[in-house]
Amino acid sequence: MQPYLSAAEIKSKLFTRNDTVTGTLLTEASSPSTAACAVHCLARGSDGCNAVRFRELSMGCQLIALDSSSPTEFAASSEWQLFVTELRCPQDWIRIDSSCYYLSTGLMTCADAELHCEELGGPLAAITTQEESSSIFAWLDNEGVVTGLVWIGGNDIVEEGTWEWSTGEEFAFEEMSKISEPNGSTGENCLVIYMAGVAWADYACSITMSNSRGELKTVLSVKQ
Ligand SMILES: [Ca+2]
Ligand SMILES: [Ca+2]
Repeated sequence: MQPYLSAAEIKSKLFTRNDTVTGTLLTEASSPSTAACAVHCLARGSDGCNAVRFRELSMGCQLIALDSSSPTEFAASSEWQLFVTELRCPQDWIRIDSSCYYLSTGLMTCADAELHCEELGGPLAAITTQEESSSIFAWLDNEGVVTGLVWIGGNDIVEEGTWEWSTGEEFAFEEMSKISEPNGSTGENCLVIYMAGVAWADYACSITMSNSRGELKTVLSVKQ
């Protein structure tokens, strides 16, 4: 995971008022305003802050991780204001469940695609469930990427055959075996979505990817 929070991520999140939530108190800090308190929450990045409670009188800012199984309840009151973050994707991005995705154009190697994504504010997509994968296939198909190859953020560079996501997320799910992939051994260490096979495939990382329209399509995701 990137340690910083990109401008795209900040812009993509919106805090909305709420009455009561259950969750865990991550930390309590001092903030001059609700906005500053919200930025504190966003700056925590991947540790799960998705709600804040702010008390103007004492400039108290509580950062909260929502958790429906937690016994701790946080409520709004005459003194405390409670806000919950809601993911709002930037223009030209698509929201699927709790993530934003962007389909990039241009000719790039896998490493260039990863850099390009970081510049736009997120990693190459890590796809971790069947539902997410199916949604992405449907979306790409809808975008007209019918026979193309699309870089995603997986590789087996460190150890042949051991696939990892560049985000550090667990490689819990794969879409390769149904088309006899991966088949490239040490010559193919990066992952693509192979639209014609509705599957993933290993591919040479240094290839400059192009799809049927002569453009690279890079799936970029930012997860909440
Ligand atoms: Ca390989
Ligand atoms: Ca292959």
